Amino acid sequence: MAIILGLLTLVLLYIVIVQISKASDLIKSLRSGDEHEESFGNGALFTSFIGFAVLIYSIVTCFVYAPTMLPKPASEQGVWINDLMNITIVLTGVVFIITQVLLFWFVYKYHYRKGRKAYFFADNNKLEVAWTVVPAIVLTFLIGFGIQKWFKIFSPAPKDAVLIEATGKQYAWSIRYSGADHTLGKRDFSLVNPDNELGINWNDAASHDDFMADEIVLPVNKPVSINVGALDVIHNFWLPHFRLMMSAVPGVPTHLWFRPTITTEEMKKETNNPNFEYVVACNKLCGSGHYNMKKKVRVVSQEEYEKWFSEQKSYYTTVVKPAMESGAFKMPVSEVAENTAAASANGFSGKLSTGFELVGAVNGGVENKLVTFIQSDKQVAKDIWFSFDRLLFETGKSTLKPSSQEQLKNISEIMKAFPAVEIKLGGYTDNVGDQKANLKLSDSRAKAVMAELIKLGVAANRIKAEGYGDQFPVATNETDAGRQQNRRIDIRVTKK
Ligand SMILES: [Cu+2]
Repeated sequence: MAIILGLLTLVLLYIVIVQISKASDLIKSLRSGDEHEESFGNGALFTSFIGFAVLIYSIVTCFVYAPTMLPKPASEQGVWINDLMNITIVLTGVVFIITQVLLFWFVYKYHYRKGRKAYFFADNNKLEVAWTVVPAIVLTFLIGFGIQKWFKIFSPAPKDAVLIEATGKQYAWSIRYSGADHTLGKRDFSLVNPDNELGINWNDAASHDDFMADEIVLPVNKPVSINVGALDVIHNFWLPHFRLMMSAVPGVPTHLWFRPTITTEEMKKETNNPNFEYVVACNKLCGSGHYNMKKKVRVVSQEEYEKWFSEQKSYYTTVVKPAMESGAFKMPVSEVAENTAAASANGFSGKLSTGFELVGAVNGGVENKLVTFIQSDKQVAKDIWFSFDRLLFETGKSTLKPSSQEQLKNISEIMKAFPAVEIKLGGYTDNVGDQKANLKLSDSRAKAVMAELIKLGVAANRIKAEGYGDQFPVATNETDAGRQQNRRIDIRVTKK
């Protein structure tokens, strides 16, 4: 059939080319003033022939390629959407066929004949009203029908819906099921790290029975509620067989729910294809690996679903908890949002061996760097310095602002937890102003920090302090941000 259609295309193309050359001949003869009534008749006949041929060709291809289209919709919502599409296509299709037939028939019927004069009318109000009102009524009907379904589709999901979370990233979907408690564990973007890509708050008990699934398994005739999201770029959660899709936008949670009505097994029979599988795919060109974002969806009977569900292992008990116990993965000590205790993976819990919990220390902060260095087998070296990140001095003075106390207390506690450690503090300024004054200021600031640490209980013989003025900048002095980085107190371990 495809070959016949291909040949038909070539024939039509040939006719079009012939017609165009004929038309240009006609124009030439018109210009020369000759009157060839017969050639007008032939031209009109050919034009309408092409019009009808294209129309028939379009209709035939619709039927020929129909089997390559999607099988019947496999969800309740899909049936509505399919019906809407069909009604729209039938209505517009009928209008299309009628206008197409008239257009090309009239080309022939009213072609130029000698002595026949065209009828002229400026306007016709009745006609104007008719072709405004009739399409308006039809469109209102179509839109009304569509809106009614739209509200149904975007209504809240039924309470007993299977709750799933689908998160897109380049280039895969993470599928999380809510587990037996029917609640998905909370997520927080501040918890995202390589060990916890979704930023799940494992301190939230609701997360403990959540499980990650390789394929989406759904019970037939039960509502399914899907929370959609993305980690990097815009993706699209597309279920072609269910006629549904939902954008997956980073930072904007979206949602859809539906009720699958045909199991995979039934669809295999329906399509006569023993290998048939439902899929979820990404419907946004999200990058070079876009084609990879495909996952199997399996619709099964309620019993099969329950069996599968009972076999799934909680991600928390099988992966997270053992990792926490072995120390490979750590969660914040208290509630994340409060940000009281130090949060981090990489083994930095913020809790010292003395039982002291570092306050406000973050992963990558000076406390984290210092503890990591002390615990590592790295040798002390003259060039390994860590910058305080929460010390503030009054402008131009060596007086510490009260907000610096939190970090100073943390450092003093670290010194107590590691009694063998000795440190040196270095004071630095930017290159603005007098060099001598800068040197003096940096020196008095380093000594102020030392005095503070001694006050907090660290033995004086374990700390040294020295000012270096504008030497050893860590950033450019050309910008405000750079100068700000250069005005700092650094800490170096001299013995451990
Ligand atoms: Cu994608």
